[in-house]
Amino acid sequence: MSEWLSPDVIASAPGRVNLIGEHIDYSQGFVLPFAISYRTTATLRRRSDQVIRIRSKQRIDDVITASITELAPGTHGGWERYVLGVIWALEIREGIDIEIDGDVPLGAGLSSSAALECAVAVGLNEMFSLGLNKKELALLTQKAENVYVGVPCGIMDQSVSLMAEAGSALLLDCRDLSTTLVPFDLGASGLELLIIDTQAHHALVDGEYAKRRQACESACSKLQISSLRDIDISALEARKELLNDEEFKRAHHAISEMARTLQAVDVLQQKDFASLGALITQSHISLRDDYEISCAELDCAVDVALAHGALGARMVGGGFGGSAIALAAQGQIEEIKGAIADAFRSAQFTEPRFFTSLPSAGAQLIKKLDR
Ligand code: GAF
Repeated sequence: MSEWLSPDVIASAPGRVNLIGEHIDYSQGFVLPFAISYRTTATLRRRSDQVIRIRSKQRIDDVITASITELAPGTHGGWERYVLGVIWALEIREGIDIEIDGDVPLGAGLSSSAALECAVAVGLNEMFSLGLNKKELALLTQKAENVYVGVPCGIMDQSVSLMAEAGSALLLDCRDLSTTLVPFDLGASGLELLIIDTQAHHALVDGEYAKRRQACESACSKLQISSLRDIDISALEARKELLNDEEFKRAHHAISEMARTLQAVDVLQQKDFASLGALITQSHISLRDDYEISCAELDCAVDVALAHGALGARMVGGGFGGSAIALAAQGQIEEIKGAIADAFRSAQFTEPRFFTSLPSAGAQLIKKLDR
């Protein structure tokens, strides 16, 4: 096993928090995520045969072995499918040893899977001199997750993990993957973004996510538009009778969230954090009432944060658990954490975990050795 210690390439990629623009990446909307400081590292080494060996630094004796010739979508397995899916999507034909390390909280809705996919993709791109740019890598890692793993995610998580830059949120236009960096320096204004992991189950793979996508697609087909990006709220209201109640509510969330995201960019550029907070809270209400993907733990975290002085709070990510965020004055954060922990205890919810992060750098090549 000592050969694991002489890598060809080391690459890392971060998890993400989405400031606003939730569940609209697959409707060709605008999203405003940033990379968090928690990262996944992939250490890669070429082999001279067709064997793939994968292990994580946390369980070093648990080596998963596969053959490069047998990679196929839909294969059962655990977390290694995210690695194998990227090898498959990048059409690698040679054996590789891959060791994974990292500190992105698992199951918290902070995109540990995109961090894993993107770290491996950046490493493979370098090791095999594939010459793929970040946009191509985002599309290929999304393909790995959609087709190989079978999770129908949009393009946001992989894009931000690859394209983010420290100190900024990333405005991503999910129609063409063009990006604009929006400076996001909360500390200079005495603010902090608290991440509350509710530790409630994240049900992205359980079908509810796919149902939301399908409702948006059927709304588009009845409205005869190619995506919900092509219509505004007043046009939706005017054509309400074409949709069933579910389609109308889902479309209402998506269209209003696209508008909120662009407003958030404006107020952020003006450092108007009170308005940013209000938009963040409106996003939560829309996700809770129109998109119906919140849950008791997320609503509790949001309500308690707002009751204890947060400027805004909302659930983030796929929904049905995972994390919420609260934008608050630095001096208010400890009180908010304590109040949420108390409320969770009273409601007999699992104890929440708290994180915070500055906007951090996207995927990076850490080391490439020439042999
Ligand atoms: C998950 C998906 F992977 C993203 O593509 C996005 O749709 C998000 O849920 C909701 O905004 O993280």
